[in-house]
Amino acid sequence: MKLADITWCPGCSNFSILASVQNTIKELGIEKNLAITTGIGCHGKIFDYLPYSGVYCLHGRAIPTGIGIKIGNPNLKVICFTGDGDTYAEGIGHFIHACRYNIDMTLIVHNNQTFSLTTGQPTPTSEPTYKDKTMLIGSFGQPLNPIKLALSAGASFVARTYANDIKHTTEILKQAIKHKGFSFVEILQPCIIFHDTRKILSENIYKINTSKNLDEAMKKASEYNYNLKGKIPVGIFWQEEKQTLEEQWPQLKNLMDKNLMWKDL
Ligand SMILES: Cc1ncc(C[n+]2csc(CCOP(=O)(O)OP(=O)(O)O)c2C)c(N)n1
Repeated sequence: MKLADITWCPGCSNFSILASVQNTIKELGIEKNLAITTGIGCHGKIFDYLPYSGVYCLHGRAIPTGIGIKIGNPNLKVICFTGDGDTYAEGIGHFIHACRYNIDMTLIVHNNQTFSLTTGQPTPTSEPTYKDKTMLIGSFGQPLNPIKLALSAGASFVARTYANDIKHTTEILKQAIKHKGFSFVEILQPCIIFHDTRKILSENIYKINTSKNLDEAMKKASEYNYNLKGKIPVGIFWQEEKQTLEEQWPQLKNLMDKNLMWKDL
């Protein structure tokens, strides 16, 4: 299959994320049973560089579209690729409800702490000192902490990685996709044009073990508030087994038990 020419900037950390995703899908052997959705932004271009079926969605709508695909065929693996602007601004409501529903799919957020494709405006996770042409005196308010938000909204798998650590990102993505339930992986990524965080991220990330309870996970998540200061924990913050949306929905459970599609009923 002929894929589109890559138009990311030379040296963009999206290349590392693409490599991690390719490794993950190959190692898990899920190529034939996969659907993807993407948001709009630099991250969303990954849709054109992967040979899988899916939907290149409207900005902020990769999650509800992924949910629709999963309800249409619960036997598929579904992976949603989004940006921090895409999910934490425009799509924030969908993020919270996907965590609550515990639908069995994976959300990967490429978090470069800026709206890159539209030339570097601040997003909800930009640090307060972040300045651009639209925010000359710096971004307002404290950054959102999506890890804490996902934990409190009920996500059953919550992790963070660093884009340029391909080995670690691949390992975490494999575990996220294998997890039964909603898995959220935030990948911290430098944008070398508008928000070059390479030095800060690579010098300050450290790996954590999965917490034994939610309080401990929250405490770990609170260690870093996206101000680009201090140590930055990466790894799986939280993982638990609980009923998925599909298991609670009799018709979907029936399709999964019999490995059927709606049209086969
Ligand atoms: C509904 C809608 N709102 C806004 C836009 C404009 N827009 C296109 S890309 C983009 C920025 C995307 O930023 P992010 O999701 O962080 O992705 P990145 O480019 O950083 O990967 C925006 C605001 C749009 N296309 N559609």
